Amino acid sequence: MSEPLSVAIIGGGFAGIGAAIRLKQKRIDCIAIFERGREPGGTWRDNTYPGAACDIPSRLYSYSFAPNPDWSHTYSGSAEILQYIERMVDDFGLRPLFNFGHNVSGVRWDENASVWEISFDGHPPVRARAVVMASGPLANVSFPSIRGLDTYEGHKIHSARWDHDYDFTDKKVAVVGTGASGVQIVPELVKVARSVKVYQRTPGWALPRTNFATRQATKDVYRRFPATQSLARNAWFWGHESVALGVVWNSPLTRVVEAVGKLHLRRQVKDPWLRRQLTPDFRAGCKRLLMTSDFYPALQKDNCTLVTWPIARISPKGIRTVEGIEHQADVIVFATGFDVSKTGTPVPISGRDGRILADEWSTGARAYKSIAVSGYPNMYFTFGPNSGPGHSSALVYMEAQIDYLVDAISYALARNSILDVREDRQREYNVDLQRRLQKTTWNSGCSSWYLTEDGFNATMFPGFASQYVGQLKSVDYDDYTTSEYRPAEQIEL
Ligand code: N01
Repeated sequence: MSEPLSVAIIGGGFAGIGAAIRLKQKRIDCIAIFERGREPGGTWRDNTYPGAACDIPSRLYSYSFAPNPDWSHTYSGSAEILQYIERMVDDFGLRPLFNFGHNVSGVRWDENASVWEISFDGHPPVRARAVVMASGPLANVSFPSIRGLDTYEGHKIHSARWDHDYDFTDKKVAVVGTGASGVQIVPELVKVARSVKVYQRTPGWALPRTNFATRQATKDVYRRFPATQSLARNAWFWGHESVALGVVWNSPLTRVVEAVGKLHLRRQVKDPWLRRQLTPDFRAGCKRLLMTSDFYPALQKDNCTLVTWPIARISPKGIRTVEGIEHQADVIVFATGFDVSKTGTPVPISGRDGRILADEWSTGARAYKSIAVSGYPNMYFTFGPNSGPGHSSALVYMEAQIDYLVDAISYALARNSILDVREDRQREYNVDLQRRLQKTTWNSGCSSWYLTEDGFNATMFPGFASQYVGQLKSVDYDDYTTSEYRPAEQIEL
């Protein structure tokens, strides 16, 4: 049997690419990235809807080990972010590591051989001494379970699987959902469609998003003096840390965030009725803040209507709301988010002693520091349980995870050992985490994708980004049990 891979990375988006770069920089050979798509890029390859952009400043929404002096704006659009990702793949020589079209069907720990066995649809299995699960929390789209959805005779499009062949010109469009994706799509659709009806179930808190073009002189400074890029990144980092005080916990500063949101609404919407429809009834931060300066103006265009009556059903010709009106639509855009129920376990993962991760996580996902799970040795998660930032860049959290897992993997490979996080440490960590989560805004009563139907929060980290990064600064090997790596052929039967 051929030698196992040193590391198998599952997922070729931001996290998988970052992990591969750092592993290569540690001179770890024999790495492979398994990607179900045909291109790298993950969420930024998939989310190409009109208006798709990042609402975190690009300097913070990028890796510190791959700075980009050329960001065109404060906030980048999805095409520019995808270019950045593709450039990393080429600059760091990652193309040969990619195995595209590899949809993982299962990951199983083989105790006898001390390796993970990874199976695929339509490809032979591979073995690896360590696995990085980098499949992303927002990889699987969610269509709402609205009655009659299958009976609709028009065109259906999900925001994260945009149909670029569909021509919206002069069409009657319905948009369901007004979360981060919906508020970016609507301003673009009103420019081309005959009419746009926006179906809002819950109005969200929106803050202004002012996007400046980066001047060439600034780019030149960044290029000539790379330290200035770190300074700019740090400035954004600490700026966002201060925002945490207003949105992670219910505090007097939450009122300040809400006052900014109300002022933004008052400035942009003059009609009192419309303003009332758009005023949230939950604490700012409980759902993700919306960063937009063009959603409210788009709603007030002559060809746009906000529909706040709940949807009763979808009919063959459009959408019927509860007061009995049937709104005809040529196309329905579902900006209804993602199925996060399988986050971390998009495929069956079985660990030591026949443990099945999906079963263990059926009452809520739990991991040690979001990254390792007891009974699943030499396996690390990016964007695992409770690693979501409510106020900062996902990339900051991802970079901390990557540096931690790369250290742990290189330690294990160099010593021929298997690291398995201790169950007691994992339990203590999660008891403390859930206690802290009770005091956060996310648990203050609204419903969001951050919480399970039972109200369990397996998504967010209850603290500052600096605390999250700090807890992953170095690996404490006392947190792990260590056993010897014994390839099958060395074991005497
Ligand atoms: O999805 P969402 P999203 N009937 O789940 C509504 C990231 N992101 O794709 O609030 C009617 O937030 C639902 O209503 P309600 C970011 O992490 C980042 O917009 O549940 N409506 C809501 O309005 C974000 O958090 C960027 O009452 C229904 C919407 O659909 C995550 O992606 C940009 C419904 C879903 O909102 C998800 O955002 C875009 C129903 N049956 C996205 N079911 C950046 O800029 C659902 N809805 C980085």
